[in-house]
Amino acid sequence: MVPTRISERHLSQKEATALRTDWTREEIADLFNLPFTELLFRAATVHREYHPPEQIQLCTLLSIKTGGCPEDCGYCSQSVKADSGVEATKLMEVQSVLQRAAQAKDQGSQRFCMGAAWRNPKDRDMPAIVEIVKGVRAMGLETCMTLGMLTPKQADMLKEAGLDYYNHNVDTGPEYYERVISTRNYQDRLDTLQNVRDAGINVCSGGIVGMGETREDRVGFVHTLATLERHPESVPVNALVPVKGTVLGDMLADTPLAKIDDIEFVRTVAVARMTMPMSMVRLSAGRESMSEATQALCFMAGANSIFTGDKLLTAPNAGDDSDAALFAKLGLTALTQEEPMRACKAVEPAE
Ligand code: SAM
Ligand code: DTB
Ligand code: SF4
Repeated sequence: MVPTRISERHLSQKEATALRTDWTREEIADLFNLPFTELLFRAATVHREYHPPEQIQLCTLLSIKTGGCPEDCGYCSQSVKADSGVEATKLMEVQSVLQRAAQAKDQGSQRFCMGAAWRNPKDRDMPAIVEIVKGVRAMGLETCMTLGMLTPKQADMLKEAGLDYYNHNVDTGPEYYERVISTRNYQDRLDTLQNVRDAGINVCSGGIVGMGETREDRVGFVHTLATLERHPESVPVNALVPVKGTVLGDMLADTPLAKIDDIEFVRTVAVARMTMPMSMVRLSAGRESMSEATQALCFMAGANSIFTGDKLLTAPNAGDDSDAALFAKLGLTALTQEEPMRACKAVEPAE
């Protein structure tokens, strides 16, 4: 049964209560500590209350400006500090981006996510970005951009252009953040998220599991997102794609035991689902090296969105053929309706 679209009605008191933003770290740690089957069962139960469990949102990702980024994120192939062999490009021409969006729509994508390897967009970049948003939106695709830090004015310009979502990941828990990135701090990330929220753009924010962080850091990561004033409408959970020439890729090559355990990854997805019941939880980077069984467990745990196609921004992705086979095997279908939490209205008064 497909639940009524949340955007078409007001939240009931029960739903509003379920959307807690006062989670404590202890409570989140307790969820992580549940016996695995119990955690999975509870997460799947929450998932069914808000989302059609057999429907998965398909998103297409395009790097509209690749490489040469001045930030030093230890995981990223696009940082100037990485020796990853990724070549720096200029911002793509508007028409070329629109062509790629049209292809994505033909291939069944519902959402088109565009990434730029910038610390922040320059004001001179904004007119082209605005054109791109308008053009992609006119095709009937949901638009998402990830361009680095935004000022309130830039966020307003993107809203004005019709941008649906802005992706800006907190990446990990606050304590581990400085071990991964030194060119900005956690508060910088939160400030941009606030600017996006204030502009009225839906927030997409998640992070990466498997960067050598501890369980406590993963607790802190989910805690940050689940205690924002309003949950991100969309929460990407990436598994680190280890890229040779990046700090973390090389670390993982030296100490393979540090690779994230599949069950721990699924636990993180399940806890994100339980604490942010109405958000879209996206099983993002890292699917290419994940078994079908692990992906199936992630869907069971409440992941309901993926990136399709054989490339992410620079890294390989699972690819359409293997995804079609997986969907057929698992009886999954592409989500066709509007994202459930796209335009939540105010809470209904209690009866
Ligand atoms: N420059 C912008 C920024 O950092 O916000 C946008 C692009 S950035 C590549 C988007 C996100 O991709 C990062 O925040 C990170 O979570 C994820 N990401 C980047 N490289 C990754 C990798 N090797 N494995 C997993 N996720 C990665
Ligand atoms: C997100 O959380 N994952 C996507 C999207 N947001 C922009 C990016 C994944 C990037 C994986 C590494 C790469 O392709 O370079
Ligand atoms: Fe730049 Fe974004 Fe990569 Fe960090 S994650 S180096 S900000 S492109």
